[in-house]
Amino acid sequence: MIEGRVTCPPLYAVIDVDACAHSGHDALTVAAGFQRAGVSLLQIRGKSIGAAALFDLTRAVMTTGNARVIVNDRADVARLAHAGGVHVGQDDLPPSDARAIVGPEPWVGLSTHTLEQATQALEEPISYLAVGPVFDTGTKLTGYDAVGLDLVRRVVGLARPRGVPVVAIGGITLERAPRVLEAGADSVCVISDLLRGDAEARAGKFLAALGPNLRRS
Ligand code: 3NM
Repeated sequence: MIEGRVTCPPLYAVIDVDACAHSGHDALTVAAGFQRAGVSLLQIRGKSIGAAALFDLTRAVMTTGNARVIVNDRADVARLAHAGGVHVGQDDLPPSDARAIVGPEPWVGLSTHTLEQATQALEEPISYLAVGPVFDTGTKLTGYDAVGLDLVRRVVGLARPRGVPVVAIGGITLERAPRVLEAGADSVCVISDLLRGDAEARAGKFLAALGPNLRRS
C-alpha cells in the first residue's frame, strides 16, 4: 500500500560520498552538475559520514537546484532537512517506521533483491521499489548475486498493477541503461558510471539516451 502514486524519472542519480572521493569528485560539485544537466531525482548516500555531515550535505545539495533529494538510510536526517524522501534497505528501519518519521508527503523507497522481498515490499507504505543488483557492481557488497533483467521484468509485473514505480540499481552503465528501461523499469539508479570523467557531461549523456527527466510529484 502506498500513500500516493509518484512518478519516477528515467534517471535517478545517487551521490555516494565514498564513490565520489575514490574517483576524485567533490560530492556537492557533482550534485550541482547533475542538476544543471537536468537530473530531477537525486539520492545522497553517505555510509562513512555521520548524521551531521549527511544533514549538511543534504541541505547544501538542496540549495544547488530543485531536484527531489532523497536521503539514504536516515529518516531522521531526511525529516530534519525537509528532504524529498528517504531510501531504506532491508536492514534499515522498516518502511512503515521510516514513513512515520518523514510523514505522508516525502517519498519512501525500499531496496529489494528477491521476488519475495519485492512481494512483501508492496504491502508497505512505499513510494517506489528498488530492485538489484541488476548487474555485477563493485560499488556495494550487497550479499546478493546479480539478479538480471529477468527479475526486473518480474518485479515490474507485480508492482505496475499496484501503481508502484520500479527503480533498477546495480552495475547500470550508459550502455546498459536503455535495456533496463526496456525491461520495464521506470528509472535506472546509478552511482559509479555517472562519475566517469566529467560527471555533469556524463549525466547529460544518460538523459539524452533515456529521455526527459522532468520533475513531477
Ligand atoms: N544498492 P553502481 S546495488 C547502492 O542491489 C546499491 O540494492 C544496490 O552502484 C542494490 O551504480 C548498489 O556503481 C550499488 O553499480 C550501485
